Amino acid sequence: MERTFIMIKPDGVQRKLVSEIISRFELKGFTLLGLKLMSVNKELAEEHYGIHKERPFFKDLVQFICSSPVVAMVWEGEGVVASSRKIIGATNPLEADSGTIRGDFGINVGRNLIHGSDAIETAKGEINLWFNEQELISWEPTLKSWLC
Ligand code: 3AN
Repeated sequence: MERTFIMIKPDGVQRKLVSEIISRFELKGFTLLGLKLMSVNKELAEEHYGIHKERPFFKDLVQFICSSPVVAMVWEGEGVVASSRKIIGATNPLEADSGTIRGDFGINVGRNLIHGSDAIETAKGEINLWFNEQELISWEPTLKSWLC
């Protein structure tokens, strides 16, 4: 079953949006496999955002991610990678549709509340980077329905 890595960034935690954000994934029907509130060190932030290391905002981005706790999560479900990107909305919150997390709560591209893996392969790498095997619980919703 497909999995994705989702991180509520420091601004999402500071603004008390954790439960609001989690509920959007739960209500969609996805299954939570792992979750932790954590402080991020520079090494992890630089590795996670390594693809952006030549961009002008890289240093600020790394500093920001390390500035205050984040909530790291793994979600599972059919099409969860692409669906999560829809739930999250466009990178620039001013361009994100209403009804998406960034569209509803964000204004600034550098403070866009949440990260979600952009492809299935990326998700595998990010899950390995942020979680140990023991931190993820594979479970079947016992209430079987087409939603779960
Ligand atoms: P997304 O998070 O939507 O996949 P990416 O991968 O292009 O977007 O960018 C990663 C992160 O880098 C964004 N979430 C945002 O925090 C930051 N970022 C992207 N573009 C800019 C920018 N022009 N100025 C400042 N920060 C940016």
